[in-house]
Amino acid sequence: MMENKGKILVVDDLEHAVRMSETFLASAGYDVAIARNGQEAVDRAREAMPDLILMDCLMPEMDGFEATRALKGDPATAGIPIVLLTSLDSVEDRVRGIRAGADDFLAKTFSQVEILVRVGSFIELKRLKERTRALDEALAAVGVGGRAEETGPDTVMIVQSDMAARAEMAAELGRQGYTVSVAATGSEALAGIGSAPPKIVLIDVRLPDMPGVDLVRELKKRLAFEEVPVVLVSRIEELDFDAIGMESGADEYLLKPVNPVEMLARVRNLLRKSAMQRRLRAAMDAAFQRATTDPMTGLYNIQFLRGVIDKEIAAARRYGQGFSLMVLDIDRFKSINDTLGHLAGDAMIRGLAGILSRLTRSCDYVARYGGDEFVVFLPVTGVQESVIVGERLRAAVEKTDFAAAGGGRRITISVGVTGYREGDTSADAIIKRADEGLYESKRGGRNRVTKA
Ligand code: GH3
Ligand code: MG
Repeated sequence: MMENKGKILVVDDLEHAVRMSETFLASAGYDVAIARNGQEAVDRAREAMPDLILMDCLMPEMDGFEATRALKGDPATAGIPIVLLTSLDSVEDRVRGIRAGADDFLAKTFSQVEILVRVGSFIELKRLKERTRALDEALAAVGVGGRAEETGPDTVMIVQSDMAARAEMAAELGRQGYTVSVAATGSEALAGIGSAPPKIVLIDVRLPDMPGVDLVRELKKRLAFEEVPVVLVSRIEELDFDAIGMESGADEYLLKPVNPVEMLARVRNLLRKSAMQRRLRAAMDAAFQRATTDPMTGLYNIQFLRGVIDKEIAAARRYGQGFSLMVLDIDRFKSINDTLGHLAGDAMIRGLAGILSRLTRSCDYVARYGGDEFVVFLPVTGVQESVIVGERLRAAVEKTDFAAAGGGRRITISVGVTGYREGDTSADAIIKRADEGLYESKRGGRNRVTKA
């Protein structure tokens, strides 16, 4: 069975049009519901809660505009995107549609590929919203709050060689409050982008120096453009649908001559989608951070490090490449807490975390084991070398005046070091061996490094 991609309500009074859309959308994996007029659309939408409504604007009784107004005026259905089917050249229909609250348009002569692009965009936006909300909720439940608000202006770049068309598009977008930059050629666009990419790019397929699709591909290769939507502007007969929706392709298209209402709808929807993508990414980063770090020091947590070590054990067994590990613990830390207080103690723990991070290599892993105890994992490092690293850490700590903890009070650490040995099968076994070295250091008078 085909995966259900989402539910679409098709609204049209013409039987053959309904049948065609139904067959086509169903074969593309969508669940299709049908309504024959505006009133039926409102009723069906309330009961079926589709992910998208595809509605003809011309219908007897309640037409598409009226139905759009009714749906957008009802809080229960206001969130469902509505794409209106309009005649190809009717600017008036689109203006009325936008006023009624429609989200986007399809010219009635649409091809199946066009419909897939437009429908796919909205369904993807809905999925993004759901995933973002789920992640936000999960994070809020564990106390990682606050969505990152969008910053900076909505900047649009227009790449168009026809000066009149370019000026018209720029003026329209400018009136809506967008910050607009323009380029007449592909190379001008690439040069003008610099380090700060715009939030969306509109590219004419016909550029004097390169095909528009080549510019799309060039932009999509750049990391900074990963989440920047690109719209191909083209005459219907020149539209290359193969250039849309692919990994290196454009995100949407806009037909020429450009209808300003349609352009604004497309720009607004794509900006919403990319903002949602950025939010989802931020939420995922926060989730990863939360799962892997110790909140007090910002070091890795021990659960994460165990996972890393277990993988390294597997690699060591297969490739024979060793590693080593040290466990270290602050000496007589209870007395620090007792004399300076817990807050000063916390500041020392954070200060020590900083020293450990600074004095190890970027490929080493420093984790807080808990309390005043830390683990440093050194990939591809023999135990002799790690003893030297441990000694360096010990000496650095001894010399440090922890200003953040009030100053004047020094601490020392005891260290246990061990290396991977054949037969080691778990992170815990290796940590335990290093712990024995640590215990020896404590017993031997503290402030020292012992190999185990
Ligand atoms: P030893 O030299 O044997 O390690 O002596 P110690 O006093 O450091 O003893 P131990 O390591 O067993 O105890 C660690 C102490 O660290 C216990 C607790 O009071 C303190 N501690 C643990 N976690 C924290 C923390 O997050 N903040 C502060 N301020 N103190 C902590
Ligand atoms: Mg201690």
